[in-house]
Amino acid sequence: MKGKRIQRYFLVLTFAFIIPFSTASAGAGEWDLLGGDRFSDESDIWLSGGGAFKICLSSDSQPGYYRLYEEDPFNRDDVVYSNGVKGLYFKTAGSNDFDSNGCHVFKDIGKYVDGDQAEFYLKKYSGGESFVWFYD
Ligand SMILES: [Ca+2]
Ligand SMILES: [Ca+2]
Repeated sequence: MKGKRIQRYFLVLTFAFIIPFSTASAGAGEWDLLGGDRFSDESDIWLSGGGAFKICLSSDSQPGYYRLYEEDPFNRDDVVYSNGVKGLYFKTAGSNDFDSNGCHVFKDIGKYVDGDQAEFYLKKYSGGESFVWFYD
């Protein structure tokens, strides 16, 4: 009898902690990791419904020029501009395109949403392989 009551107490405690965390992760202002991809030319496509979109390159990713594109099946893919600039330089002298964690945030990507969602992929213009994480 006593053991059961304690078990129930812990169950209530567990739910009290789990529920706020799970709802918070879907809230505005939080980054949700969509996934990651190792790629040599173009990454996999990840979806976004608008707002801001973040990419992070692993530290062993290739230095050089990158562009985020929005995939369209029936016309040319759109280059995604960030602060009026198309393209980002990673680990390149004089460039602050990526923060110290290798991340770059694209703000107000709503104009790239066609249909319900935008289909983003990262393109790399240097040799070798890179690893990118996508956050929505
Ligand atoms: Ca488009
Ligand atoms: Ca599209």
